Amino acid sequence: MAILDILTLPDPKLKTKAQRVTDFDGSLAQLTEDMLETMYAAPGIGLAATQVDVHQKVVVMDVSEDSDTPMVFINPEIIEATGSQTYEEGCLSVPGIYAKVKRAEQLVMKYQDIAGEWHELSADGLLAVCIQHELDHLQGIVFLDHLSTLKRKMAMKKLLA
Ligand code: QAP
Ligand code: CO
Repeated sequence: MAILDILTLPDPKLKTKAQRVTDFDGSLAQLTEDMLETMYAAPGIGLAATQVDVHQKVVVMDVSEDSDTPMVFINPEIIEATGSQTYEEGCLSVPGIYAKVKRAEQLVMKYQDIAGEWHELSADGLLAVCIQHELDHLQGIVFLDHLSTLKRKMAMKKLLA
């Protein structure tokens, strides 16, 4: 187990698009364990591999109240999204900055587990927000990219102050 370094804005590496995972081996299991340890230590509720400078489609999260429900999603894809909700988001890569973001309310996601088996998951509420936030990272998108230019500039100014 190891705690990994988390990239923070304005690091341009956060804009990297992740590649599909093709090897379901021990190093993938090791990466997900290290990402979970890093997320819990922060503490945070979600972490994408992009944030630890690994550009593969891997995300971990735990939105449970007692932080006892780790989830690992490999090659995740949202296949259905409906409704809308607004949630005040933060990000381990944008420390100290919080802003409201509008996203889908319900979604269905397909993903592989660390053995390569495919699954489908229906989500709503905070879990749906977290999934959309983390899948954005895999495309090089951070939550500030969803804000107006003015709000994004104000957030960047505060971050760099
Ligand atoms: C993404 O965010 C998320 O600024 C995960 O100083 C956020 O774990 C999903 C954190 C909201 C759904 C709703 C942020 C920790 C953690 C900070 C996080 C900070 C310390 C953020
Ligand atoms: Co984030």
